[in-house]
Amino acid sequence: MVGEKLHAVGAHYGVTTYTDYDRFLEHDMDAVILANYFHEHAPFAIKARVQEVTGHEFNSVLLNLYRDGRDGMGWHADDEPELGREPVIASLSLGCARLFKLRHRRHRNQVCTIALQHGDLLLMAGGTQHNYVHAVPKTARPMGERINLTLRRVRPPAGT
Ligand SMILES: O=C(O)CCC(=O)C(=O)O
Ligand SMILES: [Mn+2]
Repeated sequence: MVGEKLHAVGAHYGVTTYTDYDRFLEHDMDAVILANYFHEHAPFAIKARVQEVTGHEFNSVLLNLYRDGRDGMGWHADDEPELGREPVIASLSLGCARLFKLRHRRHRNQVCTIALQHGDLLLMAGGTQHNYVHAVPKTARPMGERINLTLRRVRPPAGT
């Protein structure tokens, strides 16, 4: 399934794709190597394209799989010290559309809801992590799989 989604994003972003990917996986030893090649390289191709589009450099990627509406992510901010004071985080959505919410930390009734669609790239920057928390709410509505990739820049701890 993840392979299918990476395949889909490959097509979306003009990355080289292998049309017989699934058939190869089942029947052909070479295909395993092909699949490994794809799994190893697709994230780098995505990273390169996201860097090109956003003008920001990233050195880390976090992948979340939401199997259906029962999977979600609670309110949080990506404000770990190793991300720096005003982190730039690029978030790429693949698969089923899900709601993404941003809520102001002090003005809690200030909530922004975005329906993130397949292929959407959301950029969080400036004071977003400092001032807001975000979440992907669980839902009882029938939902398919969704994969989210967040690209970040992690700084080495001081003194290393
Ligand atoms: O799935 C999403 O759109 C958000 C993921 C997220 O907030 C995270 O990985 O920190
Ligand atoms: Mn987050």
